[in-house]
Amino acid sequence: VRGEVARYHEHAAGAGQCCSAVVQAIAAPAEAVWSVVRRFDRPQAYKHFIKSCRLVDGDGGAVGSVREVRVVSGLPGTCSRERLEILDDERRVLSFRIVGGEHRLANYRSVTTVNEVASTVAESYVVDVPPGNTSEETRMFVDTILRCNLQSLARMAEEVALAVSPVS
Ligand code: A8S
Repeated sequence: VRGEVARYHEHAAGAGQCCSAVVQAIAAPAEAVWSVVRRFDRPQAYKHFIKSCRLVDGDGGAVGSVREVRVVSGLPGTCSRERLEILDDERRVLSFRIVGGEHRLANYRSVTTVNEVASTVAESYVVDVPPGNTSEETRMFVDTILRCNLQSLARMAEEVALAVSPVS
C-alpha cells in the first residue's frame, strides 16, 4: 500500500481513540475482489458475523446511503447503522462510518482499498476505546473481526477467479 492509496489509510486518532490496519493477500484479480467489496448493500456476502442487512437510506450505490446490519449472537453488539462515506470504483476505495446501533464501537470509521499491484486488500480504521477497555484490547477485537472478514473475502474472490478462468 503506497502513495495515493496509502493516504486513505492515514487516520487521525484523537484522545481516547485507537487505530490499526489489516492487510490480506488475495490470489484473484482486483476486479473480482472489488466486485464483492463494493456492494455496500450486501456485506453479509463475505462478512460472516453479519446475519442480515437492509438499507435504511439511499440505494447503496451513493455516498450517504445508510445500512442497518444485524450480527450473529455471542458478540458484544447486536446491530449497527453504517453510512457510506466513499465509494470510488476507479481507485477501488470504500469507506463507511458507524452512526448508530447497539454495540460498543463508537465513532468507528474504516477504509478498505483493493490494491491491484500487490494483489492485496487493506482495511484500516479508527474507533473510540470503549470505557473499561484498553486500546490493545480494542485493537485486538476489531483486528480479529477484520481479519476474519478479509480472509473470507479472499476465499470468495479466489473461488470466483478459478470458476471463470479458461480451461486449456
Ligand atoms: C465491519 C467491522 C466491524 C464490525 C463490528 C468492526 C460489528 O458488526 C461486530 C461486532 C460488534 O461487537 C460490533 O466491517 C459491530 O463490519 C461484528 C456490531 C459494529
